[in-house]
Amino acid sequence: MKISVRKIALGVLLVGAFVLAACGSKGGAASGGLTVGSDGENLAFAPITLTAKAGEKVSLTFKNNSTALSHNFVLVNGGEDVAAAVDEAAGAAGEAAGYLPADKANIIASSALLAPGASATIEFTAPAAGTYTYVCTYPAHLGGGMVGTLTVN
Ligand SMILES: [Cu+2]
Repeated sequence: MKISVRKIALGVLLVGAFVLAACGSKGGAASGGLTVGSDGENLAFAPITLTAKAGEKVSLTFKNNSTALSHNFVLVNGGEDVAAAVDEAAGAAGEAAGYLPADKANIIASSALLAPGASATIEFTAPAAGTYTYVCTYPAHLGGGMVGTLTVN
Protein backbone atom coordinates (compact mmCIF):
# COMPACT_ATOMS: atom_id res chain seq x y z
CA MET A 1 0.00 0.00 0.00
CA LYS A 2 2.75 2.44 0.87
CA ILE A 3 4.55 1.72 -2.37
CA SER A 4 1.54 2.36 -4.56
CA VAL A 5 0.88 5.66 -2.81
CA ARG A 6 4.48 6.65 -3.47
CA LYS A 7 4.13 5.71 -7.12
CA ILE A 8 1.01 7.81 -7.42
CA ALA A 9 2.73 10.72 -5.69
CA LEU A 10 5.72 10.37 -8.02
CA GLY A 11 3.39 10.27 -11.01
CA VAL A 12 1.65 13.43 -9.86
CA LEU A 13 5.00 15.14 -9.39
CA LEU A 14 6.18 14.13 -12.86
CA VAL A 15 2.96 15.30 -14.50
CA GLY A 16 3.17 18.52 -12.53
CA ALA A 17 6.76 19.10 -13.61
CA PHE A 18 5.84 18.41 -17.21
CA VAL A 19 2.94 20.86 -17.10
CA LEU A 20 5.15 23.52 -15.53
CA ALA A 21 7.81 22.98 -18.17
CA ALA A 22 5.24 23.23 -20.94
CA CYS A 23 3.82 26.44 -19.50
CA GLY A 24 7.30 27.82 -19.08
CA SER A 25 8.22 27.33 -22.69
CA LYS A 26 4.90 28.69 -23.89
CA GLY A 27 5.04 31.85 -21.80
CA GLY A 28 8.50 32.13 -22.88
CA ALA A 29 11.41 34.22 -23.53
CA ALA A 30 11.00 37.48 -25.29
CA SER A 31 9.74 36.87 -28.76
CA GLY A 32 12.64 38.65 -29.62
CA GLY A 33 13.17 41.21 -31.47
CA LEU A 34 11.37 44.08 -32.76
CA THR A 35 13.63 46.81 -34.01
CA VAL A 36 12.57 50.27 -35.03
CA GLY A 37 14.46 53.44 -35.62
CA SER A 38 14.01 57.00 -36.63
CA ASP A 39 14.39 57.41 -40.37
CA GLY A 40 17.62 59.34 -40.58
CA GLU A 41 16.96 63.06 -40.26
CA ASN A 42 13.30 62.68 -41.23
CA LEU A 43 10.41 62.98 -38.82
CA ALA A 44 9.48 59.38 -39.45
CA PHE A 45 9.96 55.91 -38.06
CA ALA A 46 11.46 53.09 -40.04
CA PRO A 47 9.67 50.78 -40.25
CA ILE A 48 6.25 52.38 -39.89
CA THR A 49 4.60 49.03 -39.19
CA LEU A 50 5.43 46.37 -36.62
CA THR A 51 3.68 43.14 -35.70
CA ALA A 52 3.45 41.06 -32.54
CA LYS A 53 1.40 38.23 -31.09
CA ALA A 54 -1.13 38.91 -28.37
CA GLY A 55 0.24 38.14 -24.92
CA GLU A 56 3.83 37.57 -25.99
CA LYS A 57 6.72 39.29 -24.33
CA VAL A 58 8.19 41.77 -26.73
CA SER A 59 11.68 43.15 -26.56
CA LEU A 60 11.82 46.23 -28.72
CA THR A 61 14.94 48.17 -29.53
CA PHE A 62 14.50 51.76 -30.62
CA LYS A 63 17.44 53.51 -32.26
CA ASN A 64 17.60 57.23 -32.81
CA ASN A 65 19.34 57.43 -36.16
CA SER A 66 19.29 61.20 -36.34
CA THR A 67 22.48 63.17 -35.89
CA ALA A 68 20.64 66.22 -34.60
CA LEU A 69 17.21 65.42 -33.21
CA SER A 70 16.05 63.84 -29.99
CA HIS A 71 13.34 61.20 -30.28
CA ASN A 72 11.40 58.78 -28.18
CA PHE A 73 9.18 55.79 -28.90
CA VAL A 74 5.76 55.72 -27.27
CA LEU A 75 3.28 52.93 -27.92
CA VAL A 76 -0.23 54.01 -26.99
CA ASN A 77 -3.22 51.93 -26.05
CA GLY A 78 -5.29 52.87 -29.05
CA GLY A 79 -5.20 54.58 -32.41
CA GLU A 80 -4.26 58.00 -33.65
CA ASP A 81 -6.86 59.77 -31.52
CA VAL A 82 -5.34 58.32 -28.36
CA ALA A 83 -1.88 59.11 -29.70
CA ALA A 84 -2.86 62.74 -30.24
CA ALA A 85 -4.11 63.01 -26.65
CA VAL A 86 -0.95 61.41 -25.27
CA ASP A 87 1.17 63.69 -27.45
CA GLU A 88 -0.59 66.77 -26.13
CA ALA A 89 -0.13 65.65 -22.51
CA ALA A 90 3.51 64.83 -23.27
CA GLY A 91 4.12 68.31 -24.59
CA ALA A 92 2.66 69.77 -21.42
CA ALA A 93 4.88 67.47 -19.31
CA GLY A 94 7.95 68.95 -20.95
CA GLU A 95 11.48 67.88 -21.78
CA ALA A 96 12.49 67.24 -18.15
CA ALA A 97 9.86 64.50 -18.13
CA GLY A 98 11.21 63.06 -21.37
CA TYR A 99 8.03 64.27 -23.02
CA LEU A 100 6.08 61.58 -21.22
CA PRO A 101 2.89 62.46 -19.37
CA ALA A 102 2.64 61.63 -15.68
CA ASP A 103 -0.55 59.71 -16.42
CA LYS A 104 0.60 56.58 -18.26
CA ALA A 105 -2.88 55.03 -18.49
CA ASN A 106 -2.88 55.21 -22.29
CA ILE A 107 0.75 54.20 -22.72
CA ILE A 108 1.62 50.53 -23.23
CA ALA A 109 5.36 51.08 -23.45
CA SER A 110 7.76 53.95 -23.90
CA SER A 111 11.44 54.69 -24.19
CA ALA A 112 13.28 57.56 -22.64
CA LEU A 113 13.91 60.60 -24.77
CA LEU A 114 16.99 59.56 -26.71
CA ALA A 115 19.79 61.83 -27.81
CA PRO A 116 21.00 61.58 -31.41
CA GLY A 117 22.61 58.21 -32.05
CA ALA A 118 21.34 56.63 -28.85
CA SER A 119 19.29 53.47 -28.57
CA ALA A 120 17.19 51.79 -25.90
CA THR A 121 15.54 48.44 -25.45
CA ILE A 122 12.14 48.27 -23.80
CA GLU A 123 10.11 45.22 -22.87
CA PHE A 124 6.36 44.86 -22.70
CA THR A 125 3.63 42.31 -23.08
CA ALA A 126 1.78 42.60 -26.36
CA PRO A 127 -1.83 43.63 -25.74
CA ALA A 128 -4.95 42.02 -27.17
CA ALA A 129 -5.29 41.65 -30.91
CA GLY A 130 -5.81 44.96 -32.63
CA THR A 131 -3.88 47.90 -33.97
CA TYR A 132 -1.95 50.32 -31.78
CA THR A 133 -0.26 53.55 -32.72
CA TYR A 134 3.30 54.42 -31.83
CA VAL A 135 4.60 57.94 -31.91
CA CYS A 136 7.46 60.20 -30.95
CA THR A 137 6.13 62.73 -28.45
CA TYR A 138 8.88 65.32 -28.93
CA PRO A 139 6.99 68.52 -29.80
CA ALA A 140 5.86 68.68 -33.43
CA HIS A 141 7.33 65.29 -34.33
CA LEU A 142 3.98 63.51 -34.43
CA GLY A 143 2.59 66.35 -36.51
CA GLY A 144 5.62 66.02 -38.76
CA GLY A 145 4.80 62.40 -39.44
CA MET A 146 6.58 60.46 -36.72
CA VAL A 147 3.95 57.79 -36.30
CA GLY A 148 3.55 54.08 -36.96
CA THR A 149 1.24 51.15 -36.32
CA LEU A 150 1.79 48.00 -34.30
CA THR A 151 -0.54 45.22 -35.40
CA VAL A 152 -1.15 42.57 -32.78
CA ASN A 153 -2.47 39.25 -34.04
CU1 LIG B 1 10.97 62.58 -32.57
